[in-house]
Amino acid sequence: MSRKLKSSALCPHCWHRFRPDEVLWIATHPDLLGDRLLSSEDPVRFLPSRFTPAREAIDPGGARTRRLACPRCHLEVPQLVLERPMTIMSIAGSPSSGKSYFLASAMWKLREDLARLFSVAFTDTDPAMNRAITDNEARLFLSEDRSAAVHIDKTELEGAQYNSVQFDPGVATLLARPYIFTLRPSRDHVNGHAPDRLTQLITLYDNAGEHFFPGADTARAPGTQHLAQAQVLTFVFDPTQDVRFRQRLGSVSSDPQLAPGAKVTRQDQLIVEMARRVRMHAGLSAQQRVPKPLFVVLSKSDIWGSLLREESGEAVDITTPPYWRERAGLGKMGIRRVDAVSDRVRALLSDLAPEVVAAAEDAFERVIYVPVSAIGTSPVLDPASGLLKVPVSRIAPRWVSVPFLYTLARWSSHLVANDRGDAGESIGSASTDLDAD
Ligand SMILES: Nc1nc2c(ncn2[C@@H]2O[C@H](COP(=O)(O)OP(=O)(O)O)[C@@H](O)[C@H]2O)c(=O)[nH]1
Ligand SMILES: [Mg+2]
Ligand SMILES: [Zn+2]
Repeated sequence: MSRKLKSSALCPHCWHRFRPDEVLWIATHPDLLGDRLLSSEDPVRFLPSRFTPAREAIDPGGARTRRLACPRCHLEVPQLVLERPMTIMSIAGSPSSGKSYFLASAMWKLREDLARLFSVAFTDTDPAMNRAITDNEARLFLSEDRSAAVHIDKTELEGAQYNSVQFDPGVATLLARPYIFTLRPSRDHVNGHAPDRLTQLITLYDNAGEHFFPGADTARAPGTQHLAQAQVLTFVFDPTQDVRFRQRLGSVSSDPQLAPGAKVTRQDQLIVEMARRVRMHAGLSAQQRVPKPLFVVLSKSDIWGSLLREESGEAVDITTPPYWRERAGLGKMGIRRVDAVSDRVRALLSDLAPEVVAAAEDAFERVIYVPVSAIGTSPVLDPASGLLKVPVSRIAPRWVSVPFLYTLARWSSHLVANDRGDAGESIGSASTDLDAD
């Protein structure tokens, strides 16, 4: 069966838009090493003139290949990127706000809950590309030793999270690594008769927080340009880095991150900076609101969640998932409950850190506040290494998958239903790829 290609595709590495017939192929013949934009160990990229009947390309050494690369940056692009719509979600936040833990925990929960409750398979589009996240997932959730304590390494500013490309000879440009996931209805999904038509991709970027300090986005390290390409933005706000939250939390939690002397950050300035970059890269004026949704994800809710109150004064339930299996093959996302909780989080933030609400709502057309906890428990200081480690037996994520399921239920296809009864609106974005096919 021949597969339908999109009229154009977006490179998830450098955001160049290209036609599928422009795509380069990656040689496999062992003599063809040393690509001109990449390293001496990387196989040559080439435009093929010969194919096998099975649609493999034949490289200049006569070997067959299926691997594809972007015509501009030469980095590998999964075949599905040429075929299916792709939603980009960018994640920003200060250093140590909990981005890497959140991403690992969210991807793990999405694999579990999309399969179990929504009859949707959530898989790595290219397992090798996603290894940094899957390794972190394995640390948190697949540890055989239940008495172990684990931790996730700090995201390096330059290094494993970035690919280096020499657009000009001798000048290395660092591009943030994309993590690409495939969503596909399983056979028992209510729309499972058309799995190819409903298959779509989600691309995520995890950045070192330092990239979000004003001035850090230089031309040679365009670490955060994906912000402009993203349909959905996420800012991770860490209450334990805010002075006013810390004053309220001293008597509530004994988490080591609340110990005196910990670093505090002006997180509202990071939101302002994020909005400035989105506007700049997208060509919007400084007065224009960014026409995309922003999730303000408040991390580490295990520490501060008890500060959240309903108007009646009761505690807010931020533990039970706001989604469920309605019947066989149909899961539902409780948009209404998430919106109600968002209102309560907004009220707390307006009380303790009003400038964060002001910065977010001044810059973005629609802001949704989501309380999450990647691990559901406090890490413990390991005296031997000086690191904060998490006892694996106590790991219990809360609401980590919510921003992703909300996005799918609210703005995406017929994969994830919601409790408002609408089929999904389009995201008001200039660069949307959702309808590109
Ligand atoms: N109490 C608590 N601590 C967390 C949680 N998630 C992450 N942390 C801690 O926050 C610190 C920074 O997390 P990390 O994901 O590396 O931050 P990043 O720099 O934004 O990627 C780590 O020491 C974690 O132990 C959580 O859900 N609850
Ligand atoms: Mg990190
Ligand atoms: Zn590219």
